[in-house]
Amino acid sequence: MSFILKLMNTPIYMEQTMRWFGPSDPVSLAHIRQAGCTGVVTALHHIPVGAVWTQTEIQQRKSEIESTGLTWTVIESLPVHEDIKKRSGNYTHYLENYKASLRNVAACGLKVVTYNFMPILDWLRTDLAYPMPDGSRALRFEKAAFIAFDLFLLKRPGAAVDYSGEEIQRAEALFKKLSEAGQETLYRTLLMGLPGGNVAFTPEEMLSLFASYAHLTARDLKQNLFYFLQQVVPVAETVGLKLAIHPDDPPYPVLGLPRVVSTEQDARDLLEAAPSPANGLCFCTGSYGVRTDNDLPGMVRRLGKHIHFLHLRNTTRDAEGNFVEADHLEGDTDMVQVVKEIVILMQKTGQAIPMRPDHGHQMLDDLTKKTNPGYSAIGRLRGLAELRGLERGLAYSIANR
Ligand code: CS2
Ligand code: MN
Repeated sequence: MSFILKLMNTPIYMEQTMRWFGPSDPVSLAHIRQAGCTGVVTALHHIPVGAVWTQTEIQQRKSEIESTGLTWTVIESLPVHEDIKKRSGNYTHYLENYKASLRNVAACGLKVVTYNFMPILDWLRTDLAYPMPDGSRALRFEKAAFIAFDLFLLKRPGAAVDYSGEEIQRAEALFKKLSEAGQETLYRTLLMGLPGGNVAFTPEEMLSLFASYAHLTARDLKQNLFYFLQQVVPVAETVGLKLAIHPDDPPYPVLGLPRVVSTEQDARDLLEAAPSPANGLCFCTGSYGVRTDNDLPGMVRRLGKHIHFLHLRNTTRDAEGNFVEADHLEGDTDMVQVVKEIVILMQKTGQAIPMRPDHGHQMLDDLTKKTNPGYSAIGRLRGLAELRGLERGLAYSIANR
């Protein structure tokens, strides 16, 4: 076999990472390395949203990670200040700070910056320890519980028009059965998606935050995202960084707040708004996969060259709008087809895309430990190992066909 042919047959594998929440994470860097990862994905969680990440702080965290034999090339997340999302208040100041952070991050040798553009709340779940048939515990979104939160705990004015009569009845029935402790748990669970998992907000405080978005339509939010991209993408391109926007989770408007990164069309729109190799996606199969109208393998085929980071995770959804986080190779997303498209893509581009198993079940010894919801070690290790095996098998068969 010629040298060239041999080269062509050398598979390129995804760069395997796990998320690490920093020194306070109950999962250590050493354990992440033992899971087979070459790197971690992390952020400077102690820096307030909107403040500049200095080179000193970035370098310090990077050295700490590298001293354990791991790399840090992907940031998740460099959060976008609410003023930028609303394009009001001090947004020009926060935009300049964002650009400064990007320059600093690049100067320290990092490559990919993940962010999202969801107003106020990030991911939303109603249950952080839903018992699975095998005794492990999963994150779950139950529509009726979510509506009960909106109508009876948050008491958002005008919320009822967002739901059907049948949905409201189901929410009422569920709420009636909840003890006071159950109500408290539901409230705190829904607020976990606030940046930093800040669950101390009262319903009144939440409603006043929401009110600041009252005038903003989905169209406005999209325009603000495009403006943000037109400002920061040229900077990222100049310093050699790749931006990766995380989709909405769940992928539709919630609690009266618009969401604009939920579908393939949304992804196309934001890529077209600032065309550049620096403008790209964090392809989160768990988030996009909750919608039946998102064709995930097709999205990899069509948008592949814009995918800068992969979150691989699966969900099982039902007709009522509930979903539970499934094992990585189970659930409604055909993970075999998704990974196959990724393997083909990487062979074509010659570029390894960083990935992480996005969440895992709490299982085995982790069931008795205090863990970050979705981020216990063993469940993610299971997901990663299954995905790694799947990728190896697919890459081998594709290279040798
Ligand atoms: C993550 C998101 O834990 C998760 O669900 O996928 O929180 C993600 O880190 C952010 O949306 C990215 O900005
Ligand atoms: Mn994700």
